[in-house]
Amino acid sequence: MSRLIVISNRAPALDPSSDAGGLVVALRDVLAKQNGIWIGTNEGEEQSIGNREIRFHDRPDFRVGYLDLTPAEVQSYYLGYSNSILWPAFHSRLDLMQVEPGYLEGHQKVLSLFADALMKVLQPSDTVWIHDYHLVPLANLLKQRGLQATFGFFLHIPVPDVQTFLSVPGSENLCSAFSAYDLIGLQTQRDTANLRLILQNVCHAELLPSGKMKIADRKLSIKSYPISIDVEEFADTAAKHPKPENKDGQFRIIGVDRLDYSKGLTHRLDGFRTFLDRNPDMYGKVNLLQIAPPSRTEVTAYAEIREQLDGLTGSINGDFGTVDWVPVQTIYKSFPRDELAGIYRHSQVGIVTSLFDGMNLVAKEYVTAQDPENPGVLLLSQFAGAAEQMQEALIINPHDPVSISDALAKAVNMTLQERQERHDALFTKLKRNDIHWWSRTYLKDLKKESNNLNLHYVAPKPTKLTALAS
Ligand code: GDG
Repeated sequence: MSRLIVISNRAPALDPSSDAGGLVVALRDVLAKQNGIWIGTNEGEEQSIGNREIRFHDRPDFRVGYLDLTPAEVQSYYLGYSNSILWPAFHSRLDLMQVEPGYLEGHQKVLSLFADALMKVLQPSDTVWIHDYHLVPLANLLKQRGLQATFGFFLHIPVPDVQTFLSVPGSENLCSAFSAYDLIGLQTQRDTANLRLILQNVCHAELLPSGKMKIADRKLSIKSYPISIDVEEFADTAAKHPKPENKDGQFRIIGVDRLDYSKGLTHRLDGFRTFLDRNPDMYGKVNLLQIAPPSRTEVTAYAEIREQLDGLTGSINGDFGTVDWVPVQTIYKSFPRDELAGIYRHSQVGIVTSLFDGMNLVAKEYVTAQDPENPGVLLLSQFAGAAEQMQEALIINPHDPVSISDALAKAVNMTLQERQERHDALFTKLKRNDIHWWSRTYLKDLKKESNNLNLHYVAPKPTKLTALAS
């Protein structure tokens, strides 16, 4: 049987009891069945980094491998090219893109190092599933080194439009690198359409009537596979936290997001302020609890977002708060996953205001955690990938504080029957397309692609673009 090799920027920890939801829960059973290995990078100590071979360890379910990187390599590959260039550009935030000389070369150097180390481990019969924006060029680098395996890719973040994509240093190579995969999985139809346009305009690919892309002499499939959570497990965890009576019409609005500018946290607070301005009857009765664990704090744009949030939280509390009412609580800490499930369940409204987001799992977690007898209401940004599947939420435009305010007013006044109907429709879909459906469906399709052999292919060198193809 072909081995399944998963490669992502970070590999899971050695101790399975620290698997907190997410990808690892989706993939550990499949990896266990397919003699699988999960390989990722790891920041090591400069002095103790040795011969650049992948260090392997056995978990009870699958093997993990770590490639140690020096702090300088992490700086250019991870904080630099990946998170100061690709992340903002793919989230359509060119204003936050920080291009430093050395980032692109540093990224290329780390990926070449990674490819060299992987060549000592991978076999032609392997199915290799590479994840996310940090690692797009990896399949092509492995093919250049002669590895003829099946290569799948899943992009967790959104795909921008062609012009924005072209602003990324190294964009033409990146486009070419996408074309080395057999199957590219994306979160949404929106992203599928955008990536097809990029391949057509930047790499001169042709869209075939079958929906496949033809590039040079090979075909590539691009399809959407909306990622999800382990719905059954999360619903059980949340149900262990009974919902208290909603005494005195108290409403808690919950937001849970990594502290990231793509999540629209400042827009959320602007919307909440407008809601308070327009609904004085809610004074003393409503509270916005924002959980925002910091991430990538070394990148300037991330430090700035915390300052902005502190300012807005302080001004709303200063303007509206009383001795016994604090309208907004912002907590920059990470909560244990089961506690989070309980907080969702105890909150009457869940709010997601992403300005651009691959999927947004918080939207799915909030709905899953609700008590079906007395469910809360989800406010969901139209720009989160989750909105493609979750139209029964209250869909909002995060750029318009009035849109947020109106939806909040609608949520706090919604009848039990309407809340139940919306929840029932959303939960039925979530149960059908959970995280196990996601990995099963993607891997089944990848297996089909592996039969259509695209082997021996190395992506062509990109030609310099003078203008976009029409
Ligand atoms: C990327 C894409 C895509 C947050 N605070 C705590 C905590 N979290 C957990 C949430 C949720 C996860 O982090 C965040 O997932 P998202 O999907 O919202 O966003 P990203 O981290 O940006 O993930 C995104 C995702 O990849 C998957 O493909 O959906 O679009 O950007 O699970 O619960 N978890 C715990 N404590 C916290 O305080 N335990």
